[in-house]
Amino acid sequence: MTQPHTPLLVLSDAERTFFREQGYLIRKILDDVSVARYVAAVDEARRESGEAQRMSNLQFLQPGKAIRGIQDIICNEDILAVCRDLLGEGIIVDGASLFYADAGVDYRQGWHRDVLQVPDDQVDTRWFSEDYHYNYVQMNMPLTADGCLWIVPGSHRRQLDAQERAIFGNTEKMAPVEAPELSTGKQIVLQPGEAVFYNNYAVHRGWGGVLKDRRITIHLGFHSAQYPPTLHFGVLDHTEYSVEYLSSLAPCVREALRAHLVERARHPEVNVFHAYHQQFLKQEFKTT
Ligand SMILES: O=C(O)CCC(=O)C(=O)O
Repeated sequence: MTQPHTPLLVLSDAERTFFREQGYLIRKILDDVSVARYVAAVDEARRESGEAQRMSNLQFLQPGKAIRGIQDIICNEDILAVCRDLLGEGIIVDGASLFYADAGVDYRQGWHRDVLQVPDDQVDTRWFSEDYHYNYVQMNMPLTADGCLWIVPGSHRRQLDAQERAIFGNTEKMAPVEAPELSTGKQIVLQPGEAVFYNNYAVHRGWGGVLKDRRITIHLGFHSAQYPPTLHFGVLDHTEYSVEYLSSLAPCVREALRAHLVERARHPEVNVFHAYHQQFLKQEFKTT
């Protein structure tokens, strides 16, 4: 008989408070051996790809783009335990991309909140307040040292301040890439195997300038089935998960995608945002 799941807290109260207030949290997840295994899988998958001039965002759970050797990262128990502590029970994987660029690629995004997939007239500024129940967590876990993610700590639970408003103009979504610097922006520098869990309604950006080293970073998103979705949920293209594709996957990956399908069926209202999100990804990244 299956044992009922007993939730075990892996984060201290102080860590959960830090995440709630600052909007991010850094934890070591993978040891060196696991990092090396995933780097080898990426190298194997990219052998034929050649050099790209842009940061790639490879959606590695989709059939046409699958990178089989890294897919089981979505079953990593330490990642799932952190997500449970931050969001609640019933953790459902959503976004799953590999950020990849060789040294020399110039990578700069404007400061933004991840509401780019929501039409302007549906963005509710109450989402950016202490009272909003945020039900999504994004995670970047580099396999090479990575300083590309910048965040404005605490900005997820307040409206844009004067400095931010000056560069965002009349939108809540994104400032122009050439806008002046934000003095409150904090660079998140991670070593291989460390992960940052962050609230993607916080003002943040990807910004490496001309990369000195290659970037290989696993980027995941998670939602809890215990609560209604934040409108970022719906990044994975669930329509591509045929029975044939699912049966070709490792059992833990298959189960995670089945759970995703069940949750998407409960929340068809998020499907419209999937298409907008894909448009954003194509604008900001190379997606093949
Ligand atoms: O490159 C990064 O780490 C940040 C990416 C990002 O801001 C986003 O996907 O919304």
